[in-house]
Order: sequence, then C-alpha cells, then structure tokens
Amino acid sequence: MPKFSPEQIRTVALVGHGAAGKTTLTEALLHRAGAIASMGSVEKGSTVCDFDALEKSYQHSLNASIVHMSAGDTRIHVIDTPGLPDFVGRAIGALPAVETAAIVVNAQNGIEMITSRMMQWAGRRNLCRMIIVNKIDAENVDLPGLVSKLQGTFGKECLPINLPADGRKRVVDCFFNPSGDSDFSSVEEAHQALIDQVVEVDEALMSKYLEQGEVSPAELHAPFEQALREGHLIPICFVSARTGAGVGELLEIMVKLLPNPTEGNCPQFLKGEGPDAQPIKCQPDPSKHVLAHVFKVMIDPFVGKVGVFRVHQGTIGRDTQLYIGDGRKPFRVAHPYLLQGKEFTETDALVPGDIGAIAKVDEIHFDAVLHDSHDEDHIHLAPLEFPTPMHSLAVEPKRRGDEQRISEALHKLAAEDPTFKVTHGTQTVISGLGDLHMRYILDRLQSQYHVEVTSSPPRIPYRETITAKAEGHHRHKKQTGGAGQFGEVFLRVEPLKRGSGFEFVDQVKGGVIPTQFMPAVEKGVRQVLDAGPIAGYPVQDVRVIVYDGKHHPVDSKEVAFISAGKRAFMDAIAKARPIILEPIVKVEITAPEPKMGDIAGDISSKRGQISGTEAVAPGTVAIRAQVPLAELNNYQARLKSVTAGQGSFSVELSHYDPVPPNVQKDLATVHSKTVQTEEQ
Ligand SMILES: Nc1nc2c(ncn2[C@@H]2O[C@H](COP(=O)(O)OP(=O)(O)O)[C@@H](O)[C@H]2O)c(=O)[nH]1
Ligand SMILES: [Mg+2]
Repeated sequence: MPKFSPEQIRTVALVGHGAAGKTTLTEALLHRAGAIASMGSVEKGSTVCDFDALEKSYQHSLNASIVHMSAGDTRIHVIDTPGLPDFVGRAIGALPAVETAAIVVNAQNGIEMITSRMMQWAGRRNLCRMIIVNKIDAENVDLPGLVSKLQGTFGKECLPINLPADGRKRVVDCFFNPSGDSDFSSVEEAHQALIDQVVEVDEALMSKYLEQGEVSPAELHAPFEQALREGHLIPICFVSARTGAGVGELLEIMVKLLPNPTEGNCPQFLKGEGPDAQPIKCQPDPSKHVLAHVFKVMIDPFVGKVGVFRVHQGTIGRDTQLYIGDGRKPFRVAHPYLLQGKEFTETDALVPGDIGAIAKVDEIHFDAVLHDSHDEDHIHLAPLEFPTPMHSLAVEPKRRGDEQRISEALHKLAAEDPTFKVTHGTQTVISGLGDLHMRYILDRLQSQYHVEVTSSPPRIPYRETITAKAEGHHRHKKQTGGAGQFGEVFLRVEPLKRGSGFEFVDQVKGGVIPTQFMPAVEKGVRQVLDAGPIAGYPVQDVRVIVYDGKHHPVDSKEVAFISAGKRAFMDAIAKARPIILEPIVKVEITAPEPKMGDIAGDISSKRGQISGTEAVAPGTVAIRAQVPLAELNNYQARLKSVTAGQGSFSVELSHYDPVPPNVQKDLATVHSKTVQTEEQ
C-alpha cells in the first residue's frame, strides 16, 4: 500500500535566475522538514542537490535535482533546477513534472532574464505559479519596490501572501491569520487584496462576501486553487534561505495552499502523430491505467541509464509492466526508486503526484511516456519548446582511434540534454546554448568518459545555388586500348524556390539514353550536389531536366554516363549565374537598457538588421535582429565586453541569403587554392 494518496502529495519546481538561492532554499526546506540533520552550503559543495563534481567546481546547479520531504501527513516533491541561461533546457524539461512552478527571485537583483522567461514558460504550460522572494536578509534590498515591480511586470494578480516583519527576521501571514505588523504595507490590506482576488472566480462566494464582509478560509480553499489554475492569482511569499526566515511558513503554504495532483492542471497527453493526434484525458487516480512522463535521463557510469519520471495516472509498483511510447515490448519495473539528490531509495509503489526513477532500462529516453495500455499508438506529451542550440564547435579527437568512443560519449550526453545536439558531416559539430554549456560538455567528455578533443569554430554551412535557367552538355568519349567508353547528355537547369532542395526530371524521348543508364546520369549530377562548382559547398534549390543524349551499343557504360551527367551539370551551372548562399540567423540579445545603442551599432556593423526591441524586465531589453551567421563568430565574448557580462543571447536559423559579391570572391579563391594543393 502506498503511504500517501495523491491528495497528500505536492510537487513544486523551484525555477528562476541563477544565484537566486534555489539550491540553498531546497536545503533549507529539507532541513526544516527534518529530512536532513544539518544544512549544507553551495560554497562548500555540500548541498543535497548540487552533488555533481562539475556543479561543485562551477558552484552552480547544472542539472534538475529531485528531493522529497514530509510535512505532517503530506509528501512534498521538490525539483531544484538550474538558472543559468545555458542550462535552462533542464529547467524547462522539468515543468511537466509539477503542479506548481515557484519562481525564486533574488531580492538583491530583482527581476532577471530567467525570472521573466520562467514566468512565461510556466504560464504557457498552464502551471500554477507562485513567486518566492529570497535573500530578504541581505543588505541593500528594497522589498516594497520589488513588490511593485513584480506587479508592474507580471500583473496585479501577483499578491503577497505573507510579509517580512521584525526587520526581515521573520514573516507575518496575510492569508489565514492576518494580525500584527509587517516591515512595510499593511497586513490587513494585503489580506483584503488576496480575498478580493480569490472570490472573483466564484460568483456565489463573491455575493456572500459582499453581503457579510468575510468568508472563512475553508470556503476559500476551492476558489483559491481555481484562481491558481487559471493564473488569476500568483501569490508572493518572502524567505531567507540563509537565516531560515519564512521557510517554515513556505512549507505550510505548500501543504495548505499549493494544489495537489487532483487540483492542478494535468499536462496534455496525446495519442497518435501530427495533426491527427487525439488528446487523452488524464485522471490523477491510482486505480486507473498508468501514465507517467520521463522528464530527465541520466547516464551514470556505475548505475547505467536512469529515467526519472512523474506519475500522472495509475500506480507503478515492482510488478508493473510498462511500455515506452509506441514500443511494443513491455518491461517489468522491478525496482522503483525515490530520489534524494544522488541517493536512490527503493519504494513499493508510486502514485499520481509521485516523482520516481528506474534504472537499467536502455530504451527509456527523455520525454518518453510510460504506460501500461498495450496501445501501439504513439502516446506522448504536447511538445515542449526549447531554445535552439546554435553555439557550435567542431571537435576532433586528440588521440587517433578515439573517434568511436567520442561519438558514443557525445550521443550519451545528447540523450540527457534536449538543448545539446551532435551532427556528423565533414566535421563532427556539437551545438549548445552558450560558451559555458560547451565548456561543460568538454569537461564531461574528459572527466566522465576520459576522452579528449580539440575544438575549433565550425565551418559556416554555406550553400550554392543558381539564379537563371541554362543548358548544359557533355560528351564523354574514351578510346584507350580495348573497350571504349561513350555517353552523351544534354540537360537544362532551373532555379527552384529557396528551401525546395533538388529535383531530377527525366524527359528523354525515344530511348536516346537507355533507361538503365538514367540512374548513372543522376548519380553524376548528384556528385556535383555535394560539392558545388564555385567553392565546394552543397548545391540546393535546383531542378535538373535531362532532355537529350546519345549512347553507343557497345561502348556505353555506367561510368561514361556518370561522367557525362556530372560534366553536363557543371557546364549548365556555370552558365546559370551561380551564387553562394549563407545562413542568416535570428538573434535575440538581452541586455541592460543603457547598452542598447552600442549593441544595435555593433549589429549593424555586422551586416545585421534590427527587427524589434522589447522591455522584458525593468531596465532590461530584448533586441531582436537578423544577422549572417558568419558574422557572429566570437559574439559571446564581444557581448560580454560591451555589457560587462550582463548580456546574453540566443540564436536560431532563419533562412539562407546570397552572400555579398566580395565574400563570394573570397570563398571561391580559398576553395581554388585548397583544390590546387590537394591536386599537387
Ligand atoms: N544572503 C543570502 N544569501 C543567500 C541566500 N540564499 C542563497 N544565498 C547565496 O546565494 C548564492 C547562490 O545560491 P544558490 O542556492 O546556489 O542559488 P541558485 O543558483 O538559485 O541555486 C550562494 O552564495 C548562497 O549562499 C539567502 O537567503 N540570503
Ligand atoms: Mg542551484
């Protein structure tokens, strides 16, 4: 029998900007709930959540960590997430695992970039939200100012549920038992504001309230949950993770006011693919079929692959048989675990609301849905939106023979991280969200997988295309000693719309090129597609129409038509006004407002165009622009120097545009030189 029913479970993700104090607050909550005997610290590397060696050396959370604690007869699962922009993918990934996103705000720094982003992301995922103002003990904090900034930025539904008192040494409750004085503003007024906001979702209660002037906390419970679910109320509470002020009160709020799984918004489960996908209604009932979602995967050298999941429906026990997504082969759970940071504790049963883990199931992957319904249809969650990884590095093994091990290690790292991608082309290129993310990957390769690589900026993925129609012709004829080779091809090329790729059309009449040789002609043409004639880049957006040719009954061979197709295509391209295309990316730069002019000037000097600006937080602007990727080399370092480390940016592919003629000339020159040296 599970010890806790879904109604007794709370799930909370602590999210927000780096250094707001999420990891320390998790430690303080565990301590207050009696789950740990003494509080560790981030500085000493002794917290439950930042257990990874690299987290200790960076002194920042790099992964989502899971802990649980009991308060009375309630079990609380807390996910401590990273707040550095480079690691935000792991925080976004954790959102479907919880009913409540608690956005932790640093009282010293106020609203920061990830504060705003997390408010938006959590809102879009329909999570209940609350704001925790941490570090109220610190010097030079303006708490009343911060409350009005929060309300100004995120709306008047952000209302204090408690307030600092006694010179920020404790907090006073404004909801259940409003009495006493706070350091600023009136407890009674804060109480009124909360009740006014809550009763707005329930007309009957509103009339009663207007008539009698008061309603009991018990009557307020259901509308309070509804207001949270609808985003109509975002409570603000105050804590100091360091001194413990407000931490006990926060636990009490979690137990009494945050939604249990039956009171929150279930994430959207879908069955089937694409636009035909059908929504599945999820019921947080332990007796129904199992629906659980894997929101984190760890690949540990000792334990193997670990899938961390949230149960949304049904019960997972030792004997439960589970399917993964549309997989047909079930596996037996055998050992369901609860996690406390790096510690695994085996448990009997996990019910809706529980966060658990299973080890050594190879097929498990990030974002997989676990279920027991024998259903072959693809069951999945409405897709999460992650920032696109665009900071790339080309990597090469330091030691010969390490290629295979490096490739395997990179794919394991990519399996853990939705914002890390590996591509193998002429170079192995790894992409992530920023310099720190890349450094972390290289550090992991070394410390965990014991392989070393050298890294360099990757080559820009230029493309070649044509801008006019043209004709091409080649006659391949060889008479060397014995059997000859003969094949002749006439073709036309036409530009296609940007992004359409390549089309090959056979319009040969009367068998002048016998059908068995057409694949050879196409093969020859495709050889040019991989390495275009101007500078050796892939050719795209071209239609090739083969319309005439000649063959010889004895001398026509495959090689002859490959060669004729290739040369005829090159002949046509040369006459079709070929150009080089370059990737243009959408950049979003977030920086302090006074730096906007410098940043905009810099963007213009990089052939970029500003497409808009927006205030994302008080004093912080987001600047959107389109810039050629080739101009963004080293941009992180430049932005850092322009903004004194206060700026960050994200990049996403927009489209391909022709390069300016001088760039085309330079690229062609470099190419012809390398071709010459290769031929020598
Ligand atoms: N003064 C003060 N410092 C705090 C408090 N909570 C955390 N810190 C410090 O703030 C820094 C960042 O804390 P951490 O928990 O790693 O933040 P996270 O990035 O949000 O997880 C560390 O140096 C903590 O010791 C607090 O309540 N008051
Ligand atoms: Mg942390």
